[in-house]
Amino acid sequence: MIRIPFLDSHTGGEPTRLITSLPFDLGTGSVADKLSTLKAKHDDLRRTVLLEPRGSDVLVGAYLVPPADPTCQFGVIYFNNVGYLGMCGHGTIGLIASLAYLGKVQPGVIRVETPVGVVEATLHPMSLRGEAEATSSSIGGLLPEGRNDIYPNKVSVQNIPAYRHLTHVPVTVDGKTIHGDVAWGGNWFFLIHDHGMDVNMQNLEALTDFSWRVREQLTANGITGANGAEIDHVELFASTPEADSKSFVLCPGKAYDRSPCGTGTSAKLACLYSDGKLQVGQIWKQQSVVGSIFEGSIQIQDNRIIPTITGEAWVMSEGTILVDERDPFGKGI
Ligand code: PYC
Repeated sequence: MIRIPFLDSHTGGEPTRLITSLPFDLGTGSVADKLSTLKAKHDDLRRTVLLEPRGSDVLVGAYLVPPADPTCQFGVIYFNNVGYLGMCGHGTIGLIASLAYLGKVQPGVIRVETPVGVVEATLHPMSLRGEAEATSSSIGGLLPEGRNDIYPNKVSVQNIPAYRHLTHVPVTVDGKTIHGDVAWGGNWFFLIHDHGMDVNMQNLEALTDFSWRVREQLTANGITGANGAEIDHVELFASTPEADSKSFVLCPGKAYDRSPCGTGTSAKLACLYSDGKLQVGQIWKQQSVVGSIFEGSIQIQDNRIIPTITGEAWVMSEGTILVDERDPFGKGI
C-alpha cells in the first residue's frame, strides 16, 4: 500500500488538493525542471491524486516541492484532470492558507517558485473579528499535532507579468461570430464579451458547451498564445451589480472554475489596462459564476503589467490517499 498525505482547501468554491511530500525525488533543478521530470516519469501520481474514483474533474492539485530560487521559501506545481498548469491563482491562495493551517507560515510575504516564474504571496493577519467568530463557532474535536484551529486565510498573490497577445480575434461557433482577446496571466486565456450567453448557475451546461466549442475553433483555426502555445482556458464575461464583472471560466479538462480564476483575472486586468479602462492601483472586483469574488489590481514594473489578486481560502479536509497496488482503478479512471 502506498500512502500519500493530502490537505484539501477551497478558494471561492474552487478546490485545491495539496500534496506536501512526494513519494520520489525530483532532483535539484528549478521548479520548471521538476515539472518536466513529473511529466516524463510520474504522471501516474497526478492521475492517482485527482482522477475518479478518488477525485473528480473539478479538483486542482498542488505539489509542494523545494524551490531552486534561493529567495523563495516554497516551490509549487499545479495540476488538473488533464495535465499541468503554469500558475494557479486560486491554488496559490489555497496553498498559503493551507500552510498557515499547518503552522508552516506566518502573516507576511512568502515567495513561491512556480514553473512559469516567482510569485509573491502576502498572508494577511487575521482580523480580530474573524478570530472571535471562529472561537465561538468552533465544532471541537481532536486537532492533529501542529495544526492551527484558527488560521489566517486571506491572501494576496502578486503574479508574474500578464499581457495581451491578440485583440478582438473573430471566432465562428454554430454560424455565429464572436470576438475574443488572447491574454497571458500564467496560463493562456481567450476572453469573450459578445457571447450573448447568460452567465449564471442555471446555464452551466450551455456555458460549458459553448466555451468548449470556442476552444475547438481556436485549435481548428490555429489561434494560439505566444510561440504557438495552446489556449486552454476560455472566459465569458458579463455584468453584475455585485462586482465590476462576472465570469464563467472553462478550464482545460472541461470543468468550470468555481472561483473567479486568479490567472484569468490577471489576464483580464492586463486587457483592461491595455484598453485604458483600469488605472494603476485601482481595485477591480471579479465575481465567479458561483458568486465568489477576487479583488485585483495592477502595478507597472519595467513596462510590464504585474497583477495582484486577493481572495480567501478555507481548509476542508485532510487525510491520507491509500493506493492499493491490487486495485485496478487505484491510479485513476
Ligand atoms: O485561479 O488561476 C486560477 C485557476 C486556474 C485554473 C483554475 N483556477
